[in-house]
Amino acid sequence: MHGLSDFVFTRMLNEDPVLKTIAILGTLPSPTDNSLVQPAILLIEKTHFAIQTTDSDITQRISDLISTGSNDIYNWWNAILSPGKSNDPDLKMTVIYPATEAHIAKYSHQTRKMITETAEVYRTAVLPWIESQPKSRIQWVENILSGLKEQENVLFRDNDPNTGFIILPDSKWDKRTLSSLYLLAISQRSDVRSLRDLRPEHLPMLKNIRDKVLAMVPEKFPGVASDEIRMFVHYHPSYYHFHVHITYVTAHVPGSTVGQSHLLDTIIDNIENIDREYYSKASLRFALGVNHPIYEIITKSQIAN
Ligand code: M7G
Repeated sequence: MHGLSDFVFTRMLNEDPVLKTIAILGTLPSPTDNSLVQPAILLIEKTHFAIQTTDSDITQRISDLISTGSNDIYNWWNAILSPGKSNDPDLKMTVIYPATEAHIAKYSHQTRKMITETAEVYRTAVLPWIESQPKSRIQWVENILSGLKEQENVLFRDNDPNTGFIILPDSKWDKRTLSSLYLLAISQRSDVRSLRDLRPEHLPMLKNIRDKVLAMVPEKFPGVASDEIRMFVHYHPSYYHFHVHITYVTAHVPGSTVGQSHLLDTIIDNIENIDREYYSKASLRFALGVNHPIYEIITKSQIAN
């Protein structure tokens, strides 16, 4: 992977003052052919403060204090953080290279609208689009399942071809702050693209994920109890290979919107107790960026009918 010295800024895609993140579009030369310059997305996030100890005390790194005011017993300053230890970084960065148009759309600021996907629209218009997506979009998932990448991070592995899955930290997590714990359970089977494909035959897999996560997480992360774990599935996901998001109960989930997250327990209950075909029949309502291809697919189908 490149350093960032060759990164050439193109434009800002998005920023979030609450999450302290920015997304920048730029270019980087290919590592094998310097004359080939391709789009790159740089995501930068200011990290959470490390747990303070006498050994790692942030006040020792604060310099260049500038007073911005005071009132009675209240005093405000701006300041600079001087370099700290490398195990206490100030920034977490992601580089996506080469970035596709789909990545650029995903990380760009865009208007979101509520939209309903009926079962009929899913079957006739959305599913063909999902099936047309290049396999390369989930190459990173294949790399994890085949043992090629991120193996040092794997926390749990169940190799059963029908009910098995792998648990590892989600790339969003800083891998240290328990209150923002964010893990992923990725299913071994690759025939479940999303929530829409779930049927009673998948209940053993869903329950296996639920039960093993509830047992494993408190064991690996003392301080997180089983009733402080939230498990949910995104619809639509960005990646159509079944996976479950696992977070600390109050962790902020960047990028996800109300309607996009479906609790694993509710999914199990819907299939088991409400209707075996629940997810092939349901109308699902969610917010979607207006630049997302599915937004256009659904709105066009609604006009056609
Ligand atoms: P999603 O519901 O398909 O899409 O979740 P979302 O990004 O819209 O939520 C995919 C999850 O996989 C997200 O939480 C990503 O942060 C995470 N993720 C994405 N990639 C490319 C990687 C990766 O390469 N490694 C790991 N560990 N997690 C990833």
